[in-house]
Amino acid sequence: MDLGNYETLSLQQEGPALVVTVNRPEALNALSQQVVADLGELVRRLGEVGRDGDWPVRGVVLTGAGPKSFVAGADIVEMNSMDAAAATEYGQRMHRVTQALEALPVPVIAAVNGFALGGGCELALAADFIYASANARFGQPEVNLGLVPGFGGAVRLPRRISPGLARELIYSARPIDAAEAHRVGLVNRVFDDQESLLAGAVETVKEIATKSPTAIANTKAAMEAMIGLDTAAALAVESESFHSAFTTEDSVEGRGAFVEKRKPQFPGR
Ligand code: CO8
Repeated sequence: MDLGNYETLSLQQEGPALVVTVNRPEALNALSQQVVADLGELVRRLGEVGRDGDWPVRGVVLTGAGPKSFVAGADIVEMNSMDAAAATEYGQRMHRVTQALEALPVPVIAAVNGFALGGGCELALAADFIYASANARFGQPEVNLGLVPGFGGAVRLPRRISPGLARELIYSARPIDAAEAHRVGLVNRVFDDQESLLAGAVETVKEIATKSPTAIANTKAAMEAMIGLDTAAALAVESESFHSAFTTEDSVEGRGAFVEKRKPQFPGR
């Protein structure tokens, strides 16, 4: 599968994991318009994963170059020369990227080393879950600039942590460290350093890669589709998702392997 070449992203395949590094360390990996365009194109191509039972990637690990920062936000220097219409369009382009990340058929893990501020925290929130190194700092400091979250933070942060805490962090711009982010459920796991963080994220993708790819794609799509629905409507989505999982070759193989007491070999269809 041709994943393309990018000015601001480096790609590295580690077995079933695709490690995607936002590579602008001189600007603490801020999300310039070029980064947003590059992410958009990469995610568009990754949307093809799984087609015809071909799963060259089983999970994406999203990280930032250098030891200091995951992503320090939208690019404030670029934003400073925009008018409101251009800045709003910039925000909407990133909305489309974050939604496309959520729609990918494979899990996305944000591996947060150092700063995940503003747009950086918002990018991490579009991942399925977040791992962090001990030096990670999360925050939504937009009010320091007279701005508000513009890449989805006001929508997704209150879904990951308590709505009250999300409001406190957005209104006060208070950054939280990795330990607090872990305690409040924003981060699943904290690692000592960047190396063990990346190794841990890749290891999780390897674990996921032993499971049925269609089942994971199916449940990811259903869990996204359920957001905001009432219980009855959400259960209807689950039921439809279960029905479609039941008809896959993976499910025939998975159930059969259990009964025959052997390891399943999922065909990915
Ligand atoms: N944008 C552009 N450049 C940045 C950014 C950024 N977000 N963050 C850091 N940089 C640059 C600095 O300007 C500096 O460049 P130079 O060396 O050329 O001066 C370089 O990165 C290193 O930064 P510092 O010297 O500031 O490093 P420090 O260790 O002293 O400080 C901080 C690190 C605390 C992270 C500091 O850089 C900082 O406060 N950065 C800004 C963080 C921030 O406010 N982020 C939120 C931005 S707003 C946002 O993301 C809203 C998203 C929605 C937008 C929707 C569009 C409409």
